[in-house]
Amino acid sequence: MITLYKIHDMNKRVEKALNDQIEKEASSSQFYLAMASWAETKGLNGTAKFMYLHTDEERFHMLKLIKFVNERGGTAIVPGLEQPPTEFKNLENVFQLLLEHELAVTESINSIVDVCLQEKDYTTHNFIQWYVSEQLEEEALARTILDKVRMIDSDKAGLYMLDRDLENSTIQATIASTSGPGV
Ligand code: OFO
Repeated sequence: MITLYKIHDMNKRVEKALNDQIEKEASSSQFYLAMASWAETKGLNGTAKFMYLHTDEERFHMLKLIKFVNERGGTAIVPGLEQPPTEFKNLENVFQLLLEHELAVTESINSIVDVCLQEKDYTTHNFIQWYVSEQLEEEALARTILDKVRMIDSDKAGLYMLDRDLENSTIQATIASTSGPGV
């Protein structure tokens, strides 16, 4: 009988950093799913659609990392997740939390870049650049929407229009274009 042994050739620190990131992307996906579900129950269908797309995008980010770790001779760990909140104060609160979350994810991606450089893992450094650019777009998008939410304040007509914009606008296209169909 032939036994196949996998050669473990991924740097341990890099592997740990990527596995931590897998957990963060999975948590992002759950968090935005909770926001999507909340928005749907409030009749904010455009926001719900935006968040459902976003949750898929985060799952794509997670899958891309899992494949990379395994293909590079590491072992990807599929994480257990905490339950996200079920209630949000209002739309401003939702997009404020989204922006804060994305800022934390950016920090985490930057720390992976540091680890790659310290460990001289230039292949992973190259791979992770995709996430660096992605974070730029995600932060910009979150800021734009938050600014709009703040501008309309509690004006009902403004809220209706923003929700409709979220359903139809280029915001959806931006998300769709950054989350490919496969990994
Ligand atoms: Fe994966 O970019 Fe948001 O979290």
